[in-house]
Amino acid sequence: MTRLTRCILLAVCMAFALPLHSADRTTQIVGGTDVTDLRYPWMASLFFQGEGTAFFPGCGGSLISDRWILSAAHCLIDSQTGQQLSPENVLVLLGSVDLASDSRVFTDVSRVVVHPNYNSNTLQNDLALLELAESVDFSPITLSNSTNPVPENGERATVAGWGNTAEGGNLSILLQEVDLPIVSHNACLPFYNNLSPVNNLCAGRLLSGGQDSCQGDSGGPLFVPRGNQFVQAGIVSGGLGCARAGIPGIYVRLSSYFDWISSFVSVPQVYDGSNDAEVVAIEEPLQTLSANSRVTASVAQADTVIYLTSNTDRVLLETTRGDADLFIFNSITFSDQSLVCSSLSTTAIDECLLNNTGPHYIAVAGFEESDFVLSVSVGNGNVVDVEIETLQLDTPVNRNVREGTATVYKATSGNIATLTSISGDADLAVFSRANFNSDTLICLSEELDSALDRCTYNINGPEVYVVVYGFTNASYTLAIRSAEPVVAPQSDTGTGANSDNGAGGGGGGSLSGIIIILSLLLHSLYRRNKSVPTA
Ligand code: 4AZ
Repeated sequence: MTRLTRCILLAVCMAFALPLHSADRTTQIVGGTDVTDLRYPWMASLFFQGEGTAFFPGCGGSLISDRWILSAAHCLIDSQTGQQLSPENVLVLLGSVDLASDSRVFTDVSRVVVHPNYNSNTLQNDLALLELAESVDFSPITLSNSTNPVPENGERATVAGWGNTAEGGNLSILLQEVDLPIVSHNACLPFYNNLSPVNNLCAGRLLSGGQDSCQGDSGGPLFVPRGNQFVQAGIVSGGLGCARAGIPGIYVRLSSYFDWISSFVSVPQVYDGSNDAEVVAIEEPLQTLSANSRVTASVAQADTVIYLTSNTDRVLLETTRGDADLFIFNSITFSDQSLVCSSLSTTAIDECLLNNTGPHYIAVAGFEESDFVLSVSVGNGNVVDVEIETLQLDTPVNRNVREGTATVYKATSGNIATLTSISGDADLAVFSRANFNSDTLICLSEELDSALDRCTYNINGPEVYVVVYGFTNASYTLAIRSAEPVVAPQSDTGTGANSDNGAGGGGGGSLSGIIIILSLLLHSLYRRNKSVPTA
């Protein structure tokens, strides 16, 4: 497969790996949106008989064959008597998103099967099957078994229901849906004693809260897209309140119950594992990159790492091994609509310029297994921290600089800057102002063959800015002189390659202060086709 094909595929995969239905929503489950059409034809509402003859909506369910509904056990147990409800006390509404619609058609239930190991104290095995009195025409949802289980931790799943739209609030007349991250067992365990990693799964917004299933959604499906179908991953079971920040909801992990379900139902649609590779799994909390910061990480081939950043002007991805590509979305529902920039360069540098508005989701996609340095900046490469060391005439400094980073110095005298790379390869640039662009660039030196970079300049203003850029991790000596000196490469200055004297160098440790992102310089370097030196 050509690189281009792969990249396009990757982009398309990313675009369609998550729910495909972000259009036509009115914002209002908790924090969900209206479902106004029959896109979820298997979605069922269970109505229960009240005191008299009237029936009231109370739980959700899903159609899994032409004759069977899957729901939660606790929906089918009378909370006062602890007895299982009889089929006559339950009606199933299918084919309507509007509980109050005049055209509602209810189907009778002929049999209720509650999981024999349902435990109302621990909420374990909280599932039940309802056999319909007659077969129905709606398409059933696909189920997964333990061979091809869904979901993956961190992937977005959708939950739909007519439950309360706030904790302690009211049911919704119109079907609601919300996308929630699947939360790992360990992240969920602190909230729930009896959680089983095999039989439960958790979903919710760990950081923000605000979106969740709630009372009345129980029994309804949590589902994930696989190719052009949805696969049911869970059943709404319970949780501590609704949409509280940091507290996920609990679901029955359906793939563990396929055999039990199959002992009653001949399940017509079983997920075969296809399109699994398209899943974009995003563990929450997402790693957030603050302005003018960078992260060094790795990504596997065909895998994607996601970061969140806000109010960023520029995102720079430098691939130090392999080949990674950059995609930026303005919403976590990745789609063509939310893609604001992609950079699929085959060189080490991918870059996106943004407009400094709102949150952006940065996806680093591994075309090959790759190591990368991802930097986000505001201010288009301006100095962001003015604590800049001033170089004294004829007083060399010995420092380290990390690959892909830059260190800025100020010089108020002299007219020649010399940079000697003792180990690795550092490059030198001089700017007239602390605003790094082609107008302010006075000199750029990027010697490959010799360890010596030299810039001669005239100080026009009160100072110049001398920038040392780490083409690789490097140790260097930087000196400012005022006349043409004879400088031999200084291979033995006493500053070992690993010495990190901490005085402002970028030697693998703190980058505080004077490290900035000089993408302009980077670009210049790479435009000149400098080959990557081997270590
Ligand atoms: C309930 O009582 C319930 N926030 C359902 C879901 C959740 C909490 C409670 C999850 O049916």
